Amino acid sequence: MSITRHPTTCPLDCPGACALIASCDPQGRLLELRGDPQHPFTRGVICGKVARYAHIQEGPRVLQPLKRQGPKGLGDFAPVSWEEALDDIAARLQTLAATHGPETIFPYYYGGTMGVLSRRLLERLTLAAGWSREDRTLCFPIGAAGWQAGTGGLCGPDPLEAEHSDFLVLWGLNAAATHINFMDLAMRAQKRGAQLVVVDPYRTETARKADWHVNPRPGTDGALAVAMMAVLLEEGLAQRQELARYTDFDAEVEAHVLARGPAWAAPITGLEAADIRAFARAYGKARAPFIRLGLGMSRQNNGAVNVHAVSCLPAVVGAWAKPGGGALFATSGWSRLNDSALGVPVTPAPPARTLDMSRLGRLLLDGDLAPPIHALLVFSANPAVTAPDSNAVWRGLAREDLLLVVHEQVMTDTARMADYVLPAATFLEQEELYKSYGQCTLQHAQAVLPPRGEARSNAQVAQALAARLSITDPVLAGNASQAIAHALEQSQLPPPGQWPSGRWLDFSPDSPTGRARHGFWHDDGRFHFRPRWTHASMPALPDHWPVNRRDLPEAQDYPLDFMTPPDKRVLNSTFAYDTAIADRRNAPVLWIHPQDAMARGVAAGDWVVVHNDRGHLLLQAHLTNDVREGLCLCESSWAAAAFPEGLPLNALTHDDRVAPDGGVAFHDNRVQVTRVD
Ligand SMILES: Nc1nc2c(c(=O)[nH]1)N[C@H]1C(S)=C(S)[C@@H](COP(=O)(O)OP(=O)(O)OC[C@H]3O[C@@H](n4cnc5c(=O)[nH]c(N)nc54)[C@H](O)[C@@H]3O)O[C@H]1N2
Ligand SMILES: Nc1nc2c(c(=O)[nH]1)N[C@H]1C(S)=C(S)[C@@H](COP(=O)(O)OP(=O)(O)OC[C@H]3O[C@@H](n4cnc5c(=O)[nH]c(N)nc54)[C@H](O)[C@@H]3O)O[C@H]1N2
Ligand code: SF4
Ligand SMILES: [Mo]
Repeated sequence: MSITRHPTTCPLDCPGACALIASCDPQGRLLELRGDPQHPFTRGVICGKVARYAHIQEGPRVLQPLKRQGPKGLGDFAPVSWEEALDDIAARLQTLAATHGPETIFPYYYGGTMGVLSRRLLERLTLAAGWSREDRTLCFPIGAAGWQAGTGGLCGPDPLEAEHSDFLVLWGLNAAATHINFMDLAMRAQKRGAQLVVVDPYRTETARKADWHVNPRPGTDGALAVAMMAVLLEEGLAQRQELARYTDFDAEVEAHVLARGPAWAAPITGLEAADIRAFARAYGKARAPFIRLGLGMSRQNNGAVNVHAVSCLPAVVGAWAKPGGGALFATSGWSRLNDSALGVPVTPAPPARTLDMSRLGRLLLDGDLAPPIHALLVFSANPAVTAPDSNAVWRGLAREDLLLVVHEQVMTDTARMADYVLPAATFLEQEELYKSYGQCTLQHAQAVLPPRGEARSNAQVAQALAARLSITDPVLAGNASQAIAHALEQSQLPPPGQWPSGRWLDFSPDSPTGRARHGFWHDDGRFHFRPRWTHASMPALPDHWPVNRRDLPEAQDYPLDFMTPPDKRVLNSTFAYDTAIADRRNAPVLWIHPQDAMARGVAAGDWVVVHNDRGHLLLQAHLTNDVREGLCLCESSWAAAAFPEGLPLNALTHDDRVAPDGGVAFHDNRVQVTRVD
């Protein structure tokens, strides 16, 4: 009996977008996934989570449509046919649209799959039906705004460039947990003699592997970066010719920066002035310094300003001029797939409002919203766990007058609250196209396995709903291969059969282009030290912008900073419901510094209440020097059942709309911690 091997692509929301090889047994079951050694960025390396994907593929899944029987949230469902479920859902949507207008229907879809069709065909249906559109702010916009303010595009060197750096800085990126391919690359560079520096408020697994861990207080990277610039300018480590030729740097910027040296930044960042100076010197003297910025540092109320300030450093030292040097936030700008066109229907309905997905709880509870949300259609997302302000989200999802439809692979906390749960196909069960925001290939994957049970893809559900709502659109009516052909044709890209490798198209820039030697991506071709923020109150020059939770008067009752960074074993809440993985994880714990614990009479293992104006959670205290004094954290994202009170970690995060374009400050919270007896 032979095992078969099939190429595919990891669909998860991760910068890797790894090329995979799936091994299946003769009965058509997934045995194992491995990294494809041929792919230029994957190079055979994948994370432990996806290596164990058989737990999801072959494990307990939603395999047929389910209709709620008892009260909301109890998980009491009865199986129904797809026909019955879709007919009823479509009829109720039509009634709601006729009564309140189509904007009363809100499709909410996000990180479960990065598949182009899985996202864009939902967008196409939404536009054609005139439903409320989704402002997709949950993850990316804060960092993207900060990076683009300086560089002008979501562009930068091919990540492989960093392997040739002699001074590699991972800034607000826990690559060992969240980007294993880049971690592998960093370890290779380190083996060849490069210094590996990690800038992160706590000692992550990545920080443990670094030569140097710089641990500023969260939300103070702007101060750190500006003080480093001051040192570089003072000590003759700035590349003046480079600044003149490639940037808008001038005497005003210089005077502003020089007034903010290490002595100014030390009390803001909690770092020693001498350490800031030493870091700046080492960075300035390196042959080819490279900064890989993560999203973690952007998840602060002042995150965009901080990302911009950090992006100024390579411009000051001329790192972009040196092979192996520069900086990278995302590679998305190199993609030549025009997938946004796939989201536009042949005949759109009149324009509809756009709702900020990051404020779901608030929106669901808003009595003044006109019209209120009467139907929420959730695809590829688990907002009960991953959206901020869980108390509001849960109250909103529990509304008796809300039609909640959840298309899911597993019974998540969001699905348990649904009126209908529809079984979703996995990536192994459908043909798709995948872009990447952390490497430069476009990949095409065929279905590897038939769908389990009655599972259907997002595209198939969009198609079935469109048909019932009398929306005639040739792309929605076609199959996945036809939609892919259409998207490639509209982008003037060849069909997959003509791709040189057969499975991916490589859009990597050559080294000089990636390093902006033909200019940065603003119209004037320059790097901008003066961001043109669309938000009036943002600082005009790189700076520390004191708008974090700790800066608010109402936060003074909550003396500790609190972050919720990702746990290595899950991907957001994907894998959090896999009991095999959950059993291997310890219960969620509160990382707290021994001094902060002692001040509260808390010993290791004690139960504590972590609370603020959003909510409270019971957690066991983990006393550790891996967090600095004044900072505590809990790694995410756990299913609600992992917490004694049955509410997830986001009970403690707020949904402030972060400047300039929205986004969630998941790591910018204040809490108090109290021992419970
Ligand atoms: N295992 C695993 N992998 C994942 C994910 C996951 O949940 N689990 N999620 C995926 C997704 S959707 C994304 S967007 C990426 C996110 O992955 P990353 O880009 O790594 O972002 P985060 O993990 O949010 O945060 C990275 C680090 O930033 C630190 N940080 C927080 N605030 C600050 C700050 O103000 N300054 C600095 N310098 N650092 C700060 C945190 O402590 C954390 O260690 O990872 C993807 N990969
Ligand atoms: N506290 C805290 N909260 C966070 C973060 C944090 O760092 N801290 N990180 C945030 C970030 S960066 C992100 S990107 C968001 C992500 O938040 P979400 O978008 O909610 O992502 P997941 O939690 O991974 O949930 C995705 C769900 O989609 C399902 N799914 C997978 N594939 C498909 C498919 O093809 N079709 C359908 N219909 N379903 C599918 C999976 O089973 C899974 O339950 O979370 C955010 N939430
Ligand atoms: S590293 Fe990221 S892209 Fe690669 S297999 Fe793991 S989750 Fe998927
Ligand atoms: Mo994300």
